[in-house]
Amino acid sequence: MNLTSHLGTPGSACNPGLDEADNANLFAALLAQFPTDTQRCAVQTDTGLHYSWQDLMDATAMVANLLESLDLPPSSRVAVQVEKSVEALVLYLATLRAGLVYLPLNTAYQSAEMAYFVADAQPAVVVCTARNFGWLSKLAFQSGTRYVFTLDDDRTGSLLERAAQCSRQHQVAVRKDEDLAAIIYTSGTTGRSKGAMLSHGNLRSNALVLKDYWDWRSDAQGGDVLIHALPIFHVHGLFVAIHGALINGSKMLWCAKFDPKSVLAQMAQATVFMGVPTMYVRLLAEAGLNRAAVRNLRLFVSGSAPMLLDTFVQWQERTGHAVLERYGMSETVMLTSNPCRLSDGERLGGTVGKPLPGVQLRIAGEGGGTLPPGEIGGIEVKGPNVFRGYWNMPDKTAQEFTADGFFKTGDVGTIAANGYLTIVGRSKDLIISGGYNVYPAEIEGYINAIEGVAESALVGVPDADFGEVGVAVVVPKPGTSLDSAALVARLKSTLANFKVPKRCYVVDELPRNAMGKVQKNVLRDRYAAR
Ligand code: MLC
Ligand code: AMP
Repeated sequence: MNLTSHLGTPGSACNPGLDEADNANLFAALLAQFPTDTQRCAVQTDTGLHYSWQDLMDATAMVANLLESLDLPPSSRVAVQVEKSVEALVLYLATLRAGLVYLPLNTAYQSAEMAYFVADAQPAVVVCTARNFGWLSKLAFQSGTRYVFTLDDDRTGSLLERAAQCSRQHQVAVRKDEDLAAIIYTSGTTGRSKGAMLSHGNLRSNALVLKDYWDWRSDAQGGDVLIHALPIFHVHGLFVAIHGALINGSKMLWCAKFDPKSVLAQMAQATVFMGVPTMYVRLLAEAGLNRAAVRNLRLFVSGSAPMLLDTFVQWQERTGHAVLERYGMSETVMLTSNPCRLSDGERLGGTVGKPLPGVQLRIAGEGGGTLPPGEIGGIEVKGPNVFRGYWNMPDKTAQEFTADGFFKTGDVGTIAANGYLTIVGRSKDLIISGGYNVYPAEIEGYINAIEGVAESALVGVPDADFGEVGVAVVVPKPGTSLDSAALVARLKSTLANFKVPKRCYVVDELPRNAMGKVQKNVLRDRYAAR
């Protein structure tokens, strides 16, 4: 059974030609590139399901009609915490189509984390798994949410049941460039997550730039096929990968989870793969990864975390491909990229390439002012892709922009004479573990709230699999003894799994400098080798 057989019987399709030419709605731009033969496969799942372009058009129309029937105020948020499935993809597209604001949430978030997001974003609609409906609907209704639907990865739930009653005729909602399309929560240095507001114009402009820069191939050129193995609640999987395929009318091979063996098996049918460095490390551990296995691939993209030069070199030796590393963030979508076409230059490992067309990027010195090539400073950016600010945080937003409108990324880098950017560190206290961001201030807040804890520090140490992992260093209150394993177990019961420190050390005191500030660099060095 596929999605449309669940939703109803075939009927007349929505007509892409009906959309107003000047509609800036991102969905209209995606729809305009769907192939003319709408019966072809658009998404093929690793469980053997096939969804045609017509299925995507019909299903998004039905879910959009359901959302519109709720008669929600403009810019209402649709908060979604569901497992990856094609129906979850449909829900994202339908939210755009209906002109509402999509708010994806990591499936690893637990109740305390979800309570914060729901209270902060005040979504009108929450969509969750049936398993979480009890506690999540309770806290959503308490925060003023009007509707809570369920959606599970076996194509069941109240969302699809209700959408099945809706028409497949739907006119794409007209939106302007600056209208909000999505809010992506990104953790804050103070421990409070911030919702990055992205507009239709931000997302569409970035998708169009990448379509050209990464040389997406149309059918006449052999037609690209993307392996989609990333989660769909962050920029990489939700925007870069999905928009990339859809705005080129390209088929996706849809993996519910990243499994190196299954990805390797899909490679025979694919031309493009996108992943975080951990995925490349895990694929390299597969004996079957060789030139023959990747013979049809034309492009491997990596990002969300730094790829070690060693991984880049090993990949090239095993497959003959230079991975294209690019750099971006939730607030800006993609900023820089190594070249795809040889005519644009060489792919250089250890760098994140050059600013994408339309992106202005500079390296700022401590006291402001742009630094010359070769010098290290803060990365600042401007362009049509840069977000519209943090949800409900005008002061924080103002702090993160310079007087001349550049966004301060919090990343530290240097531009070489050839124009390539290398990221050398971060001025923000952030750990990136397997492509997920972990903000020490947030985790320290949870640790410090545990009885018997006087203070703590979370630092990132190198890890062969995740690139970097969090290690907690905890000081007990006088006269108290703490058990490392019990602390980790306690955090596991509260926090998303990727935020839980991989190790915990109980110590008498934290190293401090003359100003009394904890010396995290000393802790990093001390615990890196253990
Ligand atoms: C899982 N775990 C992690 C982790 N992922 N711990 C730290 N960091 C991570 N990234 C935990 C699990 O809960 C488990 O803990 C243990 O580590 C081993 O898990 P696993 O089974 O090996 O993990 P797996 O489920 O296979 O996930 C690994 C992964 C996943 C690499 C597939 O982390 C992933 O999908 N990462 C991609 C993140 C991403 O899309 N980032 C894009 C952000 S957008 P336990 O205790 O239960 O055993 C962005 C902008 C941009 O940054 O530029 O793109
Ligand atoms: P997020 O807030 O989850 O979108 O994460 C964005 C952050 O990921 C950026 O600010 C960078 O610190 C980091 N990042 C993304 N791509 C790369 C890359 N290719 N190399 C190094 N860091 C990266």
